[in-house]
Amino acid sequence: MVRITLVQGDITAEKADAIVNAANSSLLGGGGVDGAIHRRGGPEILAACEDLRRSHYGKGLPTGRAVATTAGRLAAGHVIHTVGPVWSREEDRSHLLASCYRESLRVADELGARTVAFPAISTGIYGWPMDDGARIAIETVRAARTSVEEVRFVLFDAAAHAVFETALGQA
Ligand code: AR6
Repeated sequence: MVRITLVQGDITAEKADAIVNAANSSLLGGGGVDGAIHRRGGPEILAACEDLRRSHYGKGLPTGRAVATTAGRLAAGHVIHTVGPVWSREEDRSHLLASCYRESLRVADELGARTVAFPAISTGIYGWPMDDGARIAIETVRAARTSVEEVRFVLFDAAAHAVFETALGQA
């Protein structure tokens, strides 16, 4: 079973084999974690994303999917970009959020990564409630069949960290 750890901080500083980016389907950057990763990682990451757009994802990376690039100047080995769903009150998109975690771990396996750091996907600009996002994240990682040994959730603030702690205890 995967070991799950929680830390509070900035995911761009993580020394994991791979860190996961809460991207959008354009793969060309944005705000939140995405903006921070591109800023700190430098232009090599964007260049790799542009290559992926040209070679495979002309219409964009679909929601729930994941793809890896170089980590540029970051301490991590790779960046895995995944596209979370936008929160909707009308439609249950939980399966897409779960898919982000599952697909990211599948890509991590392909890379041979043993440690993977995740942000709380979709819980910022995409508006997903933190408690539900934490529950889905932890349940999905616990159920995943993967060679990854440690999944580290890197939570930006104390409130998010506390919500994940509760979810980890209850899941
Ligand atoms: N390290 C760790 N967590 C962070 C960091 C950081 N440096 N910065 C923000 N968070 P978000 P989303 C937290 O908005 O909701 C972008 O424009 C944040 O507090 O980054 O999936 C993309 O291009 C929140 O809990 O991602 C997309 O268009 C969590 O990370 C869109 O935002 C996710 O917040 C994706 O929205």
